[in-house]
Amino acid sequence: RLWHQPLKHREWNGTGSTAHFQDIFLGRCYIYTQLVQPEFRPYHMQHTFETKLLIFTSHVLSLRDRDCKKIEEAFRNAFISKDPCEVTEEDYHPLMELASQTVPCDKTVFWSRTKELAHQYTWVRQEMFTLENTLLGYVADGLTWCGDSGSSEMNYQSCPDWRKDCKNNSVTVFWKVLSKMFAENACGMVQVVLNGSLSNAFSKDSTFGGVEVHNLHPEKVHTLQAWVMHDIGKSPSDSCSGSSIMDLKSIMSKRNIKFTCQDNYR
Ligand code: N1C
Repeated sequence: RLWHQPLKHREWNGTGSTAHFQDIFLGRCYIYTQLVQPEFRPYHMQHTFETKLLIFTSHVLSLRDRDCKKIEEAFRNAFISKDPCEVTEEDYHPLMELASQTVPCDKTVFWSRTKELAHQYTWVRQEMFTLENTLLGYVADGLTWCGDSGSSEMNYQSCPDWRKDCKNNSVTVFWKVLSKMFAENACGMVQVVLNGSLSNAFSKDSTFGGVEVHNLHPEKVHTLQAWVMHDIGKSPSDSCSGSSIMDLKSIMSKRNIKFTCQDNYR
């Protein structure tokens, strides 16, 4: 190709990879692994945007030893030079092995369509973990990435759209694999924050309903505690007694996991 011609990537219907993806990924990884530890955290940094989310992860073991460059490389290798609609779960396995983390029993918080609220909750309850409070969830949160079968660069012009192009793309497959692992590793009592301002607080099509619920291990997880929260000032559309929560309850009873539900706790 002529030097002045931009590399032609395949065109998709979704937004392209996040600009400066690699820098953001590495920067977040270093923040997570280096600044989380209290002794490495200068006081003035305690409440900045990035570190705020992280302070409570400080008791997670051996994060300082993690090699961010290796993690970034394993992440890239999962999808680079591949058709972004042909990325498989196996492609992310080397990354999962390299960066796996365990959350202490009773501290896992799932969420579905309540991301902000769930994160506010784990911020206040500093010992609790959503997936975004683990290393891989943290580094990838809010980012878009895809490669191209004809090139070793990321495609910054466009990436597959979930609806219009393909359901299994480099981003959705990543969250699926990571969410699955997060659920498999959970133990004790686990919690989920659900959105009571939607007509179905529980949806089988969500990552929570389609992936996490089915990957909890009944030998390890004794109870699922659901919190159904609705927006202040709006009348609730769904609650613990609604049919979607009944569905969740019956899935849990078939899976031998105790289920409890609380509407609008404080
Ligand atoms: O489909 P959802 O919610 O039920 O997924 C949320 C559920 C949580 O319990 C998390 O553990 O699944 C996990 N998870 C993430 O942590 C996450 N962070 C960012 C799943 N998806 C995540 N994302 C992106 O948000 C991702 O692109 C995915 O498609 C959405 C899902 O959000 P949702 O529909 O509110």
